[in-house]
Amino acid sequence: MSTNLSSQQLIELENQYGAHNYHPLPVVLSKGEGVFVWDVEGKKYYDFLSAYSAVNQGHCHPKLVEAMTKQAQTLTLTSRAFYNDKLGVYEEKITKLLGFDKVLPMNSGAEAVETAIKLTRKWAYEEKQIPEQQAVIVVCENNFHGRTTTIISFSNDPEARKNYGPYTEGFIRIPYNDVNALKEVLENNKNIAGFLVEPIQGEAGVYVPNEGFLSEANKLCKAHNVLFIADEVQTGIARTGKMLAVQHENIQPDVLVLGKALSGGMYPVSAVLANDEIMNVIKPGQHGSTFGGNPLAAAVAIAALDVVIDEKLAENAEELGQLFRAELNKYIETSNICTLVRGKGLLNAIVINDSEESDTAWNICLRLRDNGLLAKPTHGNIIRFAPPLVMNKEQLLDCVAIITKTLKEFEK
Ligand code: IF1
Repeated sequence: MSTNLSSQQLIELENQYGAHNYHPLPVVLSKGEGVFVWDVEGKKYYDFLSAYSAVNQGHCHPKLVEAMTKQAQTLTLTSRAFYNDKLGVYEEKITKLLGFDKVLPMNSGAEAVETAIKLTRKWAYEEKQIPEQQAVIVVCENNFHGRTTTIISFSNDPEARKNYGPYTEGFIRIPYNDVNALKEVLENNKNIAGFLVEPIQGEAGVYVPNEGFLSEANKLCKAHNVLFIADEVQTGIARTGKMLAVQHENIQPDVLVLGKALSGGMYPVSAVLANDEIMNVIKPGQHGSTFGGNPLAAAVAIAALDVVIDEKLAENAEELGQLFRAELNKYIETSNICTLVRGKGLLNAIVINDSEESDTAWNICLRLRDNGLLAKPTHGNIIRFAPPLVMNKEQLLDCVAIITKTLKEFEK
C-alpha cells in the first residue's frame, strides 16, 4: 500500500517520532531489486552499501522471497520449547558447508557475538580450568562487534560507549594487525580464553590486515589453548571473495560468528559455529532466544546460502572487486581528492583527501546520490563501497563511471 507521502514528509515523520540514533543520508527508499533501489519519487539508484553487507544476494531475491513467503504461510515460530521441521535441516546444511560440528542459532549480529563471548568464557572455566571470574578475551583496537552493553564495553569508540557504563570487565585490547602484540599478551597472561577479531575491520574503514596476520594469530591461539573467534558478521557469506574471509588464509576459526547476509536481508538471522568440544559446554537452559532457530529464519537461511553457492557470488565478488580496485586506482593516479582504495572482494573503501572532521565525504555521498549511487561515509573521510554481490561487470563499470565522474566534481 502506498502512503503517498513525499520523501521530505517521510523524513520529517522519522525526525519527529523516531529516536535520533541515526543520521541517514537524505534519501527515502521504497523498493529494491537486485543491485538497485528506488526512492519514493521513483528515482533509481545503485545500492553501494547493501544494508552494511546484509543484502549480498541482492534486494528481494526471488528465491529468498519465495522461501520467506512459503514458510510465512506455513509456520513461523514455535520457540525452542518444541522441535520444528526446518531447523535441523538448516543446521546440517550450514555446519557441513562451513566444516563445524554444531551451530547455535540467534537473530542479530550483536546477539551472536554475545553468544560467542559467553561460549568462550564457559569453555575457559569448564575445559581450560581458568579460575572463576578470571577469564579474559583479547580484542582489537577500533573493533566493531555490535551495540550491546558488553560489546560496547570493549569498544574504544567514544561515540559507541560514552555514558553507557558501568562496563563489562574481562577484555584486553591490543592493536589490530599486530601479531607481536598478540604474542606478548598471550605470553603474559595465563587466563586468556579467546581472541575476538574481525578478518577485515569494517567500521574502522575497511581496514585489511597484512597477509599472514590472521593465520599467525590463529597459530598463536592454538599454541596457547586460546579460542580464535572470527566475527564474520560483515565479512562472511561471500562478501570478500570467499564464503568466509578467513578462507583467504586457509584457516578454520574455533568459533565463527555470522549474521547479516545469512538471511540475505530478509529477516535477522545470526549464528555461532564451533566444534563439539567447545559447543557442548552450553547445556539446556544455559542460553537461548525466543526467535533464534525459528522455522522462518531456517528456511530463509537455507535459501540464502543456496543462492550464494548456486550463483557463485564469492567468485563474482572476487572478480568484480579486483576490477573495481584496478579501475579506481587508475583514477587515483591523477586525483587529488581521493588518495587510496582498499578492500577485498566487494568490501571496499576509498579515502578522501581531507580531514576526518571535514564534511567532504558526506558531500560526495550526497552528490553520488544525485548521480544515482548510494554510499555512506564512515569515520569522516572514508567512503565504503559494498554493492550486492549479484552485480555484473557492465553494471560495475557503470558504477565506476558514476563514482569517478562525481569525484571529479570535487577535485581541488
Ligand atoms: C549499525 C558499522 C558495518 C559488524 C560486525 C557484529 C555486528 C556488526 C563485524 C553487529 C554490525 C553494523 C551495524 C550497523 C552499522 C554496521 C557497520 F559501520 F557499524 F561497522 F556494517 F560496517 N559484528 N555492523 O559489522 O550486528 O547486531 O547490527 O546485526 O547501524 O549499527 P547487528
